[in-house]
Amino acid sequence: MALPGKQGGTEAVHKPKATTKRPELFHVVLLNDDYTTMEFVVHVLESVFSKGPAKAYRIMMEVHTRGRGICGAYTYEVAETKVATVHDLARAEGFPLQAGIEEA
Ligand code: TYC
Repeated sequence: MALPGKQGGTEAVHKPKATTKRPELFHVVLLNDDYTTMEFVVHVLESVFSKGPAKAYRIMMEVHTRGRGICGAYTYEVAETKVATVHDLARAEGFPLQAGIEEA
């Protein structure tokens, strides 16, 4: 059945406002210290943050020389879990390595 005004005319079509929100992202930040070994930090960057060896080494050296470095951007819940994993792995090895979260 033909509907008046629905035959491919040029009237504006109602477009519902998009309601999908991009998730807010948070950086996980690694901090330098004098005791955690470089090798362990590279291992953490590879295993917890899925970095390849070259990128893991570059981020570790950034933290070592500048005091801090960004490991990645994640939703808050994922970022929190990664920070807890870093702390658990480090404490298990007796290292004082610290990670934190900041708004991306
Ligand atoms: N500064 C440490 C050392 O000389 C290495 C290190 C790098 C520690 C990065 C922590 O997040 C860190 N052994």
